[in-house]
Amino acid sequence: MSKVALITGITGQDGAYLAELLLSKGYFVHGIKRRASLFNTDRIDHLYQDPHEKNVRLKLHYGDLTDSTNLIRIIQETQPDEIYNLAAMSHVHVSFEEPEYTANADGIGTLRILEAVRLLGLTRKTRIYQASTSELYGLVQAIPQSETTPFYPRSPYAVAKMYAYWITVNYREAYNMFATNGILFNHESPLRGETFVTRKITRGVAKISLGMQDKIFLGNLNAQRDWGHAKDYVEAMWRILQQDKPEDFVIATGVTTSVRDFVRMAFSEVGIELEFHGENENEVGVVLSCSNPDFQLEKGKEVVAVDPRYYRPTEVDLLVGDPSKAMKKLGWTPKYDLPALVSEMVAADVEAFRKEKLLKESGYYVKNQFE
Ligand code: NDP
Ligand code: GDR
Repeated sequence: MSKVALITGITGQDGAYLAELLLSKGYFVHGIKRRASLFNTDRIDHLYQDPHEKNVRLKLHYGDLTDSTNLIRIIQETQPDEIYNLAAMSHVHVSFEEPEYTANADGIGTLRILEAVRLLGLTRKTRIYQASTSELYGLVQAIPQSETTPFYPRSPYAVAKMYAYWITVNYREAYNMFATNGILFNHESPLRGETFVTRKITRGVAKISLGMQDKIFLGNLNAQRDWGHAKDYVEAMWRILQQDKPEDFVIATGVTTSVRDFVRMAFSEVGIELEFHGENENEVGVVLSCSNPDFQLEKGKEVVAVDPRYYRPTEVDLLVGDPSKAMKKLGWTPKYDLPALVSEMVAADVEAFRKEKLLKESGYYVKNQFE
């Protein structure tokens, strides 16, 4: 009998990679997707299986983390061996605009899952993975950050995730459930949401390199993050649920890089070397040299500028994780380093915008004004 997994947030970056991984391991995968007025399954369309066929192993259910009865029904119907709770309003900056919704979906949503499993009498059967985050560390208390570093959340998102973290620990201790937290540091990929900083940069670099955009406007260039590849991180999620005992794990690379250096690396992928001048909101990134044979940018051209609109009311300055527990107990090591990640992301965006440009030039494409 194949194992049954239920993934909330299957339409997101991690959900897509995790679904692919679990299907490759022979799982039957159920996913929860939200009803939207447009199709929102782009990231998993390549995994689609026609429900009329035999031996279908991927099934999507409409649902929402703010709807308890819906979650109870789906968990009752699917009787999962493993639940991966990845659904969340996951954008830190947006959480300052939507704090109550974020608390409801990211905080109480986790409680709804745990409580559904308990109410349905599945505490012995169903293992639960909670998508916890390095944002819990917030204001720097110590580096590198490990499973024992104290939390100091700095956004409505992080505070909601802190509730989710502790309610997961509490249900594990109170009801002896296999409920675990993966404290994952930032992880990216070509599937990363377009408004997170890495993807915003790689998309901007691709468009500038194709003559489709002049400049990228960013917020705090000094922030430092421990960036890994989502593909490596979903492997860790799975390993966390295969342990004999439920425990919490930090998943990170142990290397930290500033947003400014990420920008430099991404431009370098398309043959543009940058230098930065000025400070804070007056800082700019200008072309030092351009060696791409397909296009020319003159030395001194400004391609990066700071827009304080992207500053956060409270910032997380420095994240760098200590993954030694995961390496030792899970036998997990990341396969990608940052240069390989940046290279893959830039190449994917260049390819996508090259196609878009061709379509536009042939009169087929209407620009999305709100991107
Ligand atoms: P994404 O933003 O790409 O995906 C989030 C998913 O959650 C989407 O499928 C989204 O649906 C769904 N979702 C949002 N709100 C609800 C809701 N109310 N009910 C049901 N589904 C909902 O995030 P990632 O894949 O990057 O991250 C996965 C999880 O891991 C998140 O919980 C995130 O907070 C956490 N995390 C992420 C890290 C990272 O660096 N990526 C690091 C640490 C933790 P839709 O497609 O319809 O919007
Ligand atoms: P983060 O990711 O907040 O770490 O949360 P994000 O990519 O949004 O920001 C990283 C850092 O870059 C700075 N920054 C900008 N950020 C955005 N989005 N846009 C900009 O223009 C910009 N300029 C500078 C930010 O201030 C920040 O310091 C991500 C999410 O995936 C969370 O769900 C997850 O929990 C954490 O990673 C770990």
